[in-house]
Amino acid sequence: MKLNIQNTVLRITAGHPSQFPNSPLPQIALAGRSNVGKSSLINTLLERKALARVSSEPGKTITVNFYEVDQKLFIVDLPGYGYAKRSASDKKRWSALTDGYFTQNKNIDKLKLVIQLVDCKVGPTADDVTMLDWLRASNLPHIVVYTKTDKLSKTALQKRIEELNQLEVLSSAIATIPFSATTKLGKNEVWKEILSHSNL
Ligand SMILES: Nc1nc2c(ncn2[C@@H]2O[C@H](COP(=O)(O)OP(=O)(O)OP(=O)(O)O)[C@@H](O)[C@H]2O)c(=O)[nH]1
Ligand SMILES: [Mg+2]
Repeated sequence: MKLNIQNTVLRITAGHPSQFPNSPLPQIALAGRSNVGKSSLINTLLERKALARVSSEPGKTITVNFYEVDQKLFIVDLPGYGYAKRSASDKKRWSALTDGYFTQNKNIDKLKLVIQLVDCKVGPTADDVTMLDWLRASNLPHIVVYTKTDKLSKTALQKRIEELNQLEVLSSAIATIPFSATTKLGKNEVWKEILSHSNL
């Protein structure tokens, strides 16, 4: 099925699990630490400059954003973790909301794929590993996207990807996809995974 990606709206900005949509549409969720490039990935996939707000101040907004694509699919932007300057009460809100998405979500069966973003230069942080271990233990289908690949030269990148792919916590994902919002590397591969897992 062909998706008209121009027909995308930010349908719901949920600050509380009670606001998650009660809808039959498949959901694809993006997880990753603050600043890893989740919003930039969404803008790249949907060919929009500023549909998802790219933060100059990371971790500011703590909401789960549901982008409805052509009335057929939700791309779900989860709030980033690991933002050091976040206050204790904001951390609590973050956990309640993100845990809520996975554990108190009546429509969890609509979640078809988690896209876990890992910065290709930084590599997996302790929080990334926790998340990936949890995804695996929960049997949630997930792929790993290595972000900001444009920051490395071609040869350095190739070496880095080989290194990352040696790590079991990453290579055990359904796929690992090098990506850049700047060069659009990996855009088509990410779409392919989204569409096949959503049965679209
Ligand atoms: N060079 C480069 N910079 C990128 C890329 N993707 C994102 N960035 C930059 O990284 C910063 C964070 O990007 P965001 O897309 O806002 O990251 P996020 O994961 O949505 O962050 P939070 O919403 O705070 O969780 C911004 O300054 C982006 O311009 C990329 O592919 N290449
Ligand atoms: Mg963001």
